[in-house]
Amino acid sequence: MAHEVPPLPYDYAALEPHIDETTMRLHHDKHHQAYVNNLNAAIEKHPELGNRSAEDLLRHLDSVPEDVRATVRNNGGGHVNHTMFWQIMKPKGGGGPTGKIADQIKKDFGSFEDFKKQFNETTAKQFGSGWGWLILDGGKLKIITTANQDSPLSQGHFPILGNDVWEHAYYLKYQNRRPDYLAAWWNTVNWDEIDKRFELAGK
Ligand code: MN3
Repeated sequence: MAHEVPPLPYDYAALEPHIDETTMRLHHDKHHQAYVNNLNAAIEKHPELGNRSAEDLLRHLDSVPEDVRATVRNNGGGHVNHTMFWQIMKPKGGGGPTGKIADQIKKDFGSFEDFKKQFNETTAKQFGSGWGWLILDGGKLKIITTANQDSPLSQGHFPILGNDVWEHAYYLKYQNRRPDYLAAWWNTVNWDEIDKRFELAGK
């Protein structure tokens, strides 16, 4: 069974004005689709990989044949990262965190505002393309970045939330102003979904 791009769980324009419709169309229909196509092409060369989830491949990159390992890392990462990304946003999102994640953010960062500031500063500094992530490490929340489409799964961490800072995620609306995009993005986040992912991260 070939990997597929999941349909966007809301309308392309639903995250306006924070993320514009054209960006969403290109990002979901073209960029995400390209990662999936490339991942499927790599798996065609090694059909034994076809019954493994993309997450499993990323968790065990060493078990992926060397001739397609970089392709799986980049495009499997692109597929899994974007699948998460669409889910952790929603129309009329934002506000403050809810559920158990709210308590943990307070415990580990002092306040939601402090957390947001630290996340935005760390992620703004990611050089070139990549992602900013919130992970759970040794029972504590931690902010990290990865380059390109590298997934925290490959480092043994489950991503609780992540923001895409490839230019394709923001350039049409924000041009070179990555910090403005990072600040606006919080108005789209789906805290119910993020709280569910926080529970999964603890398992
Ligand atoms: Mn992207």
